[in-house]
Amino acid sequence: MSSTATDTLAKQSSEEGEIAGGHSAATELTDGFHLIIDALKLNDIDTIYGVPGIPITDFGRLAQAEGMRVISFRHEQHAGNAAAIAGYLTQKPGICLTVSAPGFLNGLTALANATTNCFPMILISGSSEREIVDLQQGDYEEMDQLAIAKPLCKAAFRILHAEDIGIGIARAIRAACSGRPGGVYLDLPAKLFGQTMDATAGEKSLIKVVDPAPRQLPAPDAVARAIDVLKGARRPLIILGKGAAYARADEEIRALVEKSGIPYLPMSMAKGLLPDDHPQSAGAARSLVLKEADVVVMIGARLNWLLSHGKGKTWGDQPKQFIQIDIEPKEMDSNVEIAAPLVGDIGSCVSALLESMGDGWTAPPADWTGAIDAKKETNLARMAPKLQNNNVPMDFHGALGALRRIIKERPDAILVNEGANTLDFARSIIDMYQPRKRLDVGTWGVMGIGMGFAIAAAVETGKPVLAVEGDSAFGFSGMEIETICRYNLPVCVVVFNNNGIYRGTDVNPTGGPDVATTVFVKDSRYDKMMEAFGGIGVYATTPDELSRAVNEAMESGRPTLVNAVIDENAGTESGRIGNLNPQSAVSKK
Ligand code: ADP
Ligand code: TZD
Ligand code: MG
Repeated sequence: MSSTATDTLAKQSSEEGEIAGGHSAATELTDGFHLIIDALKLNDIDTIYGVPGIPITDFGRLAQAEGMRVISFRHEQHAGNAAAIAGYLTQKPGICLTVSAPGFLNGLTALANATTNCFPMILISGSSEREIVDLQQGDYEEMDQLAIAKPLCKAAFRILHAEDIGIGIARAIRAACSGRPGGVYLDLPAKLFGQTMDATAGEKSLIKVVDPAPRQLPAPDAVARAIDVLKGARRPLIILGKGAAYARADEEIRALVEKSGIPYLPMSMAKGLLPDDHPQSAGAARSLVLKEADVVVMIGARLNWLLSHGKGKTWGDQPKQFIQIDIEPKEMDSNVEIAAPLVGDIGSCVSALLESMGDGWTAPPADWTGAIDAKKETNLARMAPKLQNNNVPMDFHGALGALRRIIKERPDAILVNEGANTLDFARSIIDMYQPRKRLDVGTWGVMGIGMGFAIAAAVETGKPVLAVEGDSAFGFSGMEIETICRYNLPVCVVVFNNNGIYRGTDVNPTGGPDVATTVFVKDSRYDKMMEAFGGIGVYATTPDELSRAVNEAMESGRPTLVNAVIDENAGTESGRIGNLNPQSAVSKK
């Protein structure tokens, strides 16, 4: 039997007992610190992302001493983002550990973002003493954290007594992973950590969660209804979302796509679930398929803003019927009518569809698949020469053409991506070939996920990570390159440096001394930041220099930052979502 944290403490306590008075019957004790560690380990949670401080410094130390991997960050938001994406990559809740009030609040953005994106994570925060907080007597870092966390996560719990730690951790794990995954807050007041209890009783109080994310089988009549709708389709389309990637039903999904012959469209983080060069991928004919499809099968994707809420110009005038597979029943009809809701886990739902399709399934009409193929061909042919260009300064196509070739050669590398133009162009240009290799700004389009995601991707998978970052986006988490160097992680950051947000060319309309709101210091040397921490910094002005630097980094696994100089004129406002910008109707002359 492996030695637990509690065993160690028990040994210590009996040795102390012997030294003190020679009582062989010294009570074996455990405490809050050790019970939390034991409870996490019992549930196969072996990594914590956090920032130390009162009251959790010793907790981090002890967790490390007990063999957990404890990755210390420079800011809690990035530790939280790391935990969230660790959850997405492993289906186990990622753990973020923060200090009270300000540290907790710093972690909260990541917790809310995890919940929005359906990633399982647990934000564990130390907190001040209840008696003082509740009477608002001004404790160190006083804040009613539980109340603040509640509306921003799936569930929030507080543990007051050592004997409840087992239950508390079990509830947090179940809440994070079951049904639609999400963020959970666990509040641990300072006093809990030092509370002692009998070691044997402590061990017994811990729970190994059985089946934390139970399968949920779809009802047979719901499956039959979905098949009926699908049989009536003349221009069917499958849309795969990151829920499908998370579900790890890779084989079933591939079988459904290939057996049905239906073209599919991957949402951003579902790219690679089937390889982007799969003949049925409609990625390069997106506008056409959304407009023209008559039956759309949604698999782990929501009809939110990213899909224009299922209506309007994007979807055209053709009447459509939706079949939607999701574990969350309330998702159905959230934006448009769902003709055939299929509630259950994706693996079970897709298997049920496959079974009901039987052997003689008829492929979609050739005029539909033919039109898509023709559109793809035209679009890809138009794109190809742009990706080969050697313009200096580089434009997005030239630089991303180089990175596209690298990912093609290293399909197991993980791509992290944020920015506006840097995000939108990279998403459409860089093909992915394996599931769960593309990690990006997700449902909120949030900036700041970059370094946290990159760190967790490297820690959890051991694979090389390529983080393609707008210069603005990078700034949100840039200090974490010290963390990357400290843990010597195989992360190559490429900063697309176009001197600002969207472009580097805006000017202050007043002509005053302040620069425009969207521009940065021209020609900043982000590569030198990396050198400051012992990593490799490269200044790249051509696609060849960029390729060489990234290839070397991926080969060596050494922390690297490539400052890729991009034409400051090349981008457009808000990348591809400029239409969402409200504009003043009262323009001053
Ligand atoms: P995307 O942004 O890629 O379109 P979304 O985050 O909008 O994807 O949607 C993911 C959906 O997947 C959510 O509605 C979530 O409830 C669902 N989901 C997550 N895991 C599972 C699962 N195992 N089975 C079924 N649905 C799932
Ligand atoms: N703050 C947060 C947390 N998220 C956001 N999405 C924004 C602000 C607004 N924003 C975007 O939506 S993209 C972006 C910001 C600030 C940065 C775009 O600049 P970039 O990319 O340098 O990262 P490009 O390539 O220059 O367009
Ligand atoms: Mg920029």
